[in-house]
Amino acid sequence: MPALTFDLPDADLHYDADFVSIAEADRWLERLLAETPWEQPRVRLYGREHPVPRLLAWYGDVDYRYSGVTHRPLPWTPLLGDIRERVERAAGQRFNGLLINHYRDGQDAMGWHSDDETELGPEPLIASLSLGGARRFDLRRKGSQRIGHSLTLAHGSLLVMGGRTQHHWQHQIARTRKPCPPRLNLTFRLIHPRART
Ligand SMILES: O=C(O)CCC(=O)C(=O)O
Ligand SMILES: [Mn+2]
Repeated sequence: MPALTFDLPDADLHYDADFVSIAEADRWLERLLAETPWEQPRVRLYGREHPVPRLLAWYGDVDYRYSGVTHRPLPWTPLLGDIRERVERAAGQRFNGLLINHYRDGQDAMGWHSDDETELGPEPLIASLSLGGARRFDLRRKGSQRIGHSLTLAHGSLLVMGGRTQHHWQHQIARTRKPCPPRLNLTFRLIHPRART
């Protein structure tokens, strides 16, 4: 299937369902599940501490504040270095940070948010590689409660979000009661260290 773009106002999204072959996606999934030192940080929400409802790992060249938590980066592994190169070629941009989210089952999720931290710059380009169980990715305009668009992120797919998308839109991975095999999502980001405080 050729890459898709979506006709959403003030959003710039490209989705390639077949970014890598199923065989390669299977290999990456198996190795990353086994090799990654997963963490489940606790975040403060409305004055109470909760574990985030998924596991994660932060790789890269600089610290990154995300969901109110500063993540010390792990060093790039040879496998993640190779994957980064492939993603950089497709996205046409270099990346110096990678957040891997591990959704163990349908109860693991990520709430509504935009990737709009200052250190990502005004028009961040974010490349998101999905491996494992397909999950629904919802988008809504900031200020709206209504889902404006949903797409299913398939095993081996790449979603690239750019332009003013993070400025105008939020996204989420909602919990689901449907049985759902483990899923990894790798979001590659370019952190501008000079913009950091
Ligand atoms: O799991 C996904 O597809 C989305 C992850 C995400 O939005 C993020 O890491 O900021
Ligand atoms: Mn995000």
